[in-house]
Amino acid sequence: MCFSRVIPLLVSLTIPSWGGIVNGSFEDPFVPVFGLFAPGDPIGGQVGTWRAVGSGNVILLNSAYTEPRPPEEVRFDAQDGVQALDLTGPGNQLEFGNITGIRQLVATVPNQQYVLSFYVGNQDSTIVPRYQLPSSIRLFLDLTGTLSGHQSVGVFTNSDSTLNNVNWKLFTYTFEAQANFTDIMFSNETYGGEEPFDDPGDNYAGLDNVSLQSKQGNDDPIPEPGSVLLLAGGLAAVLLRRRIR
Ligand SMILES: [Ca+2]
Ligand SMILES: [Ca+2]
Repeated sequence: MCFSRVIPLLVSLTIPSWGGIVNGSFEDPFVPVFGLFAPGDPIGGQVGTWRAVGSGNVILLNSAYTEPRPPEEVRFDAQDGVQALDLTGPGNQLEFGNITGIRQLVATVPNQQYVLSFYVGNQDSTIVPRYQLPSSIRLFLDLTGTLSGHQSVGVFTNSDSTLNNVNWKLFTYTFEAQANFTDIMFSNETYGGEEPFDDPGDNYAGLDNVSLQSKQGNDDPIPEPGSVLLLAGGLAAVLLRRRIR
């Protein structure tokens, strides 16, 4: 998104429904238009929820956020519910050398196979130039649960178009858990451009409706890694920077 003005976050008391991933649809906290999250910030109020990682802010967008260009407007409708994350942050933070991402530590059963599914959003505006390239998100997993074994497992790109709105594309990734916890991390890989006027890059990489299910179709018990999470936020930020650069 292009705006740099910050609107204070409103913290909702709504408890999101649980399905393996906490706050997988990014509906918590409720933001009337948008909210910024700095590295280390929790996204939502529940134990075990996402934390922002990296060196720049990510943005939570409500579908109420639009960029009017009368008589048209660019819309940012969520894939699920009314909110979705924009991993590029304000502008595209890669343009400024900032890695932006989120992570969550989830409870897993060793030797069990899991399917991680998520939607990557590509804004394809014809009226705002900085949305006209594909959107890419990198997925990291730490299967060891030690918070030191993050591996990039792939970059997921959505090049499909929905005119002046977000096109949402479903991706899945299957893995076998090795430990009682698996750390899941997403980061922005959307081209940010280098010379703002000649090489605009793209300012949006949507992420919504993240879920994790065992191959047996069961959700695992709710994770309670409260004390581990505090440590993990900082470590993950460092790891993310190392792996990408
Ligand atoms: Ca959502
Ligand atoms: Ca785009």
